[in-house]
Amino acid sequence: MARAGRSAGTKQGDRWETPGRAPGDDTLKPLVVCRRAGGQKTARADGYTLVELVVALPIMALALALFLGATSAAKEVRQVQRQNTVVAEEARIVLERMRNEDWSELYALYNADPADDPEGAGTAPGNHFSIAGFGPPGGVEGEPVGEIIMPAFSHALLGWQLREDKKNELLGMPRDLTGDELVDTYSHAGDYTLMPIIVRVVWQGPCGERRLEVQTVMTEYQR
Ligand SMILES: [Ca+2]
Ligand SMILES: [Ca+2]
Repeated sequence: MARAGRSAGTKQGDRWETPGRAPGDDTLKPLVVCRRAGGQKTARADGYTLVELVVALPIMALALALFLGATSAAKEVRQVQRQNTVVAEEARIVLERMRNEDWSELYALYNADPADDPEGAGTAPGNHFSIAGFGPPGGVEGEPVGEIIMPAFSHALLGWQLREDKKNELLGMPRDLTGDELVDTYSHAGDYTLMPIIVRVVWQGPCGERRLEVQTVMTEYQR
């Protein structure tokens, strides 16, 4: 019995054939299901038109670029945040180490002059330090990125001096470093009671130079 809507054909196995086709004829062509009444194919039947592709491809490329850009930016933000955390912790450790030093040796241990190191020339930590996994801008990983800054002044004849009178706005200088309420022109490497300190870290971040500074003032009696 012929089914409704298919009265013009008969079922052969799992195929439908048109009337008049000889039984057993295997030359059956695939049915075209998306033809208009006039026999013309619709655009959707064979995919996208050229106009649709011209419009869609740039939009898809833009969406992909935005997605990749957002992913890359999020990765950089995470890396910057991680580096900031590491650097801040390293700066805190350096300051903590300085607080635990003998007060009378603090300046000699962390200044730029190796000649006055308490245990012999070149034995002190000095005024630079490295952080594992970090490098300076334009440098390589492992090179020093940290600097300890104190009111030190290099005199042409007298060498490094700890001076009250030299201007340094970041350190709040000039100022009295000995507690006598006087600012003089002598070196106070041996009798300071107050020490302004800046720990500065400058490193190569994922998207350029990064910088962190910690400022503090240590005193002989408040450490
Ligand atoms: Ca030194
Ligand atoms: Ca003084």
